[in-house]
Amino acid sequence: MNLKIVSLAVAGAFAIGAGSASAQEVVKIGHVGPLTGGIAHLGKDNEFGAKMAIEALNAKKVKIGGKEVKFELLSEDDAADPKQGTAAAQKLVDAKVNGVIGHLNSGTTIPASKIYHDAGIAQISPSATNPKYTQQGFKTAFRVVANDGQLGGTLGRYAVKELKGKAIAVIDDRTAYGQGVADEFEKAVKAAGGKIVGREFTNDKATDFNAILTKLKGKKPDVVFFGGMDAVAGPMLRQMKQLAINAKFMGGDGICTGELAKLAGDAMADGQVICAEAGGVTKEKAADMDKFKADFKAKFNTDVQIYAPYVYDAVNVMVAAMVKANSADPKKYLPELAKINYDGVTGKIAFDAKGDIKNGALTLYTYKGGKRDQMMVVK
Ligand code: ABU
Repeated sequence: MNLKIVSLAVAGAFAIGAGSASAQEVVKIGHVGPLTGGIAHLGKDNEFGAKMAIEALNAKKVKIGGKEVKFELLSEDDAADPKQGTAAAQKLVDAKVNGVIGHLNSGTTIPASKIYHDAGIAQISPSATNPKYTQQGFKTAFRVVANDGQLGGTLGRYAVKELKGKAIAVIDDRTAYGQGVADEFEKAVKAAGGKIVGREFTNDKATDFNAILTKLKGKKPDVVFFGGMDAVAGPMLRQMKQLAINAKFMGGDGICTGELAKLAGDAMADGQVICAEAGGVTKEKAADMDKFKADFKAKFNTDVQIYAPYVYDAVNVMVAAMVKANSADPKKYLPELAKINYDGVTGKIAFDAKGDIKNGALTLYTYKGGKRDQMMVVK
């Protein structure tokens, strides 16, 4: 372990313009997500996406600055906790990474982004959707997915116009993501002429929702929206069934995972859940995505949960900018990253002036027979 740290430190020094010729071969990519805790399955999904990209890049023998480089992944666990998120960010800065893919959660990505910004290190989040992340004026911050304005807005309109919801209840987990997407959903419901009959909150580690669900049951909701993650949504669906709340259940990308069906068990009826992934794979990209998913399964013996392909693309986008700049020094490749035009497995990736993906799409899903079932891609 010590040997590895020493060699990485030398490599990092060279990557920004010093060191020996042999050290030049290493480019360090940081990755951060929750690898422990209730949503560790999503953190692993992201980490596997990064590993797949790094292995493919190393197999291609990419050249930067006229030399073949070796990419190394430095993966950190933030447990979806803002404090652990900033500690992980500082650790990666101290290790002199050349760029960071992460974090997974908005609640960790936003505070960590100041640390990367102050260190001049490029950061691409593959999954954090709170708009604030790219509204801070940091030229180091990018995201390859749509944001909560798009997620909550689309789902709110869908609840009123397509589901014809008449009594809509909203719950959130008080995280930067959960509260933000729920606020956007509520705004869109009201703008579409819908009625919010109740708003409750829980937290991202809660397992007992009886008090808030009983309160909402009295309002006879036909749609319940949850702003939060699948680890909380699954038990919430179980308790809705126990309380005989027969409502559609909606949520953003945090619940829109392969794991949700398992977490909800037999409490989830076919077509009951409607959620949105903050990216949209169009027909012409379907074959590439199918291949990615098959390769992922063969390699890791597990299915993609949600954002692994976006992580894969984020790593490749960062490296494409390094190749264009002919340098792994963030100061040199950041201008190339800002104007990148990359054709990835998830679609075209280019960034607007804030660092958000241009023309971000969403994919609406429901669940049938315990599996995610794609309904439509919305631009
Ligand atoms: N976008 C859903 C999960 C990650 C987050 O934004 O917190």
